[in-house]
Amino acid sequence: MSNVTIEIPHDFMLGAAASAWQTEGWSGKKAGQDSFLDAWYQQDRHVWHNGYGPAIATDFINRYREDVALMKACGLTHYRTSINWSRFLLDYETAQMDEEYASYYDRLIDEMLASGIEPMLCLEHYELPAVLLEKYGGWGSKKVVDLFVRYAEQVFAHYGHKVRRWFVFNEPIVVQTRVYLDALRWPYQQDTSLWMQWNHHKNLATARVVQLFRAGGWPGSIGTILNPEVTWPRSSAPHDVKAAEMYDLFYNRVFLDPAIKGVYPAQLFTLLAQHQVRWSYSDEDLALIAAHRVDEVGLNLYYPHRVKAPSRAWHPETPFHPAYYYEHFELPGRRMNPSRGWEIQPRIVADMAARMRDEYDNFPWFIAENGMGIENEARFKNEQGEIQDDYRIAFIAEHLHEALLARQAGINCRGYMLWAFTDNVSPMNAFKNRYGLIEIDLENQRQRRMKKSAHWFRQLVDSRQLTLTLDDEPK
Ligand code: BGP
Repeated sequence: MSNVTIEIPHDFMLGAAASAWQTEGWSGKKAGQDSFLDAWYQQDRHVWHNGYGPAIATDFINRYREDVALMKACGLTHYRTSINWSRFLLDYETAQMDEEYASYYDRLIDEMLASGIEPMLCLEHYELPAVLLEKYGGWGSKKVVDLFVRYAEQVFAHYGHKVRRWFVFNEPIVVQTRVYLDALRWPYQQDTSLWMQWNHHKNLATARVVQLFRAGGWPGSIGTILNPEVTWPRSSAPHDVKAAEMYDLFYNRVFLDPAIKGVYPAQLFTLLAQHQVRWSYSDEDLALIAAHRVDEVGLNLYYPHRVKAPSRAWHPETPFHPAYYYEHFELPGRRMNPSRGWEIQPRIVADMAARMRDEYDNFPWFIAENGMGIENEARFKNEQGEIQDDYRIAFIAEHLHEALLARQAGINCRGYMLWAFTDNVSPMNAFKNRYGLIEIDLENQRQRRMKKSAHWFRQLVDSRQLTLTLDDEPK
């Protein structure tokens, strides 16, 4: 074991993230303001762990002052959340704003600014209005792209003078992958063409919102938050390497390339056509994507994804799915977070950093989410009732260390944001896996309590130094 200390540059962000729907709760929500998540929870509550979901969440909408004080106590310099599209408007067609909800955001932003915490706002973290899914098929329709741009216009007009860091989407690939590719989530459909159509319309929406932001001359920057999975082949054999490249193409480059380079990878068009995946796009769409690239990307990095070449033949009657090209691979002995079922391997940060330098021209990026969800954390309470989450401290330290090393090596990594500030609700897993620096005690009116990691994070920010113990090879 050896101790290492590394300096944290002054312009390197140290913050945490959450989203509107995972924290705010339905208090004050009006009829007709359901999001896709709300509708799913109403339809199929039994798939949500212990029945918890977005209905109360952490009740942030009523307790944000207390929570901003806790952000300050943890030393956060930045906090990212989303604006809930489904609640920000009363009418999605005319973009009539809900004054009551909008004024809550004004108060929240003012409170954060007064506390020295920079707000980072995302326009969509799965909060597609349910009625737009019903009426138009959600992001499958270009009409929804237009309505989203109208919503963005209202948001910028309202907060553009006081928020400097904007993001269009959080993980734009996730909803359609779970709903239309894998049919694991309501409304459970399997339609690869529709999946690609959602991907394309979200890429188009990103470009159009970037265009709108720049045309409005708003100060600050506009980015997007993606979740590229660092994908490792089982072996260096060409068939395994190809499996990893294919996974990367269909799930990572499909968003990374349009956002940063302004183009889809040529191979994606070829393969989608070859497999009869039908999606509509125009030359005008592609020109918009090329002309309006984001200023920065936030990358959500949690685990490595390992794949191998498929070992079975594709059934001729099964419609195309990217899994045609790969199978998942589990490395025996890998280090795991058993609560979440995700492998832990901090080297993903170094790999992604090198990739951003080499394949994306050292484009500005930051870790927008990284964290560790643990079940039944109450078992780690000390006598004073404080959760001793040393595993989380170690997890953060190891990943942050990789990010700082990348930064020292000249890679344009601008910060580290933890998922999450407090424990909060996840899709389906609800409050099962706890991610927060702050505990939300469901047994006691959602009382907030700092965990050991919250004090550690504070000291990290105050000292601008990370000290960690690294495992050496056994002698
Ligand atoms: C990311 C999402 C977050 C959050 C996080 C934790 O993919 O952006 O919203 O939920 O994952 O994962 P999970 O909630 O599935 O445990």
